Amino acid sequence: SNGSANEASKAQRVMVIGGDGYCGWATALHLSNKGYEVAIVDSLVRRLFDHQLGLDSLTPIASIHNRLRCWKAVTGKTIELFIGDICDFEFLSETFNSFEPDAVVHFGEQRSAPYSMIDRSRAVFTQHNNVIGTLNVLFAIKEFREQCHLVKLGTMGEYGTPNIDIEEGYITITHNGRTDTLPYPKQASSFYHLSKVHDSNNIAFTCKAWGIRATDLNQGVVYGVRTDETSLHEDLCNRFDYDGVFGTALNRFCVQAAVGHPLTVYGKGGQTRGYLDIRDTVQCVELAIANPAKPGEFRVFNQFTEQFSVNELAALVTKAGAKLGLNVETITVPNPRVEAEEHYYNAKHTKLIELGLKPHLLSDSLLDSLLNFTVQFKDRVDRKQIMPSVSWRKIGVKPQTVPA
Ligand code: NAD
Ligand code: USQ
Repeated sequence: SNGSANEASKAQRVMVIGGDGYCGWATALHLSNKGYEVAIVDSLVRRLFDHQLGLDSLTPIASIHNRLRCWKAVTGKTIELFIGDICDFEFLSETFNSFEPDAVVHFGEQRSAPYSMIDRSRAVFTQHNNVIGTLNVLFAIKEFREQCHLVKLGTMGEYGTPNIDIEEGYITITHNGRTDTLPYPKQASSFYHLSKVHDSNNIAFTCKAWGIRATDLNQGVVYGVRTDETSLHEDLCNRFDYDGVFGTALNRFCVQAAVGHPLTVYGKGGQTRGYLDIRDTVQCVELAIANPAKPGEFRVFNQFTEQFSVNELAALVTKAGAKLGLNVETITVPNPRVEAEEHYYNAKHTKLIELGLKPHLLSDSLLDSLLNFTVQFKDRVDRKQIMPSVSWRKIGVKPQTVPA
């Protein structure tokens, strides 16, 4: 299989690192459904974090083995599986040489900002796992698959909340009469978000130095759960995090509304971020793969479809809840994070639209169905996991077994 004559007619081979996770699982199935040859690489460390912290997905999720067996039974399609840690370069080399990817989609990181702020060891783990994992992927591409396109999940949080418009990766600046296009300034505000900045720097450098082709997808906060593929069978169901460590804003608010817990707005609630439906995550990744970066090019796309403040999200969920007969209240929680609570925010997001993204915007009907979905599983909710328990200011070296 090393560069045979039928190379051009072969389906593209895509390695999905982190393919057992929330974004990765939906993406792996979507790409498999679209005719790509897919392999999932995952250490299953995310399932271990849940066990260690006593958390669980709102939705019951099948083991990765049963998920893939089910996918094969339902669609006839095979997804290869490599269980291991990409920080282990020997393991990663084996998977590269065995699967020979044309594209690598890299979701395989510790992705929770609160998790990275629990204690020193979680901060160190997050930066080691994420930065070394990505560095290993870059070396594997250079060594074994020079033409392989890296599609890396970054985050909108790399930019922070500057008082000027946010561009897609680069900004043209005139300074003392001279002009240059430079990387957009990065102001991340957790050890997790900072790990993504470090990744972006390493990727940009290796594109320049080695001619790696890469796309950094600076994704906003993802919401939703069902995609065309994960809806096909209950064993294909995606995870849905609602707890104070891994749960993200809109998904959490839906679960809170479903169980009659007040919506947890941190501080003033003016925190504004980019958001997107998980059905758009899979679409964006497919578009990035189908339109690869050129050798040596470090492309940056801002991957979100709409901006909302936390207060706006709370108002939308309150309104949608009322339609379902839920009495939704909101409380102000002292902000466990250090972040701007009232700020300017205007981020560009046109490059994926130009490639053909057709966004699923947050309509009333979508919010209704997401709320209905969470109501269906409300008996599985552990209310003790809802309030935030990790403080940006109190983090220290003392190991925390359960977030204090
Ligand atoms: P997730 O925790 O659900 O999935 C991540 C997966 O990666 C897990 O299955 C985990 O076991 C695996 N993994 C972690 N470290 C690994 C390693 N060293 N080797 C092999 N596998 C490893 O997270 P998610 O929500 O699906 O996020 C996926 C990616 O998308 C992350 O990089 C995250 O930063 C990015 N992202 C997520 C969101 C969001 O709202 N969920 C928003 C923006 C960006
Ligand atoms: N927030 C609340 N109440 C809550 C939860 C969150 O007010 O109950 C606020 C937070 O303080 C923050 C905002 O909502 O200002 C977003 O928080 P979040 O937990 O939804 O998202 P975040 O920590 O930024 O992280 C998530 C993913 C991460 C991804 C990031 C994209 O976990 O992997 O990188 O979204 S972005 O926000 O664009 O950086």
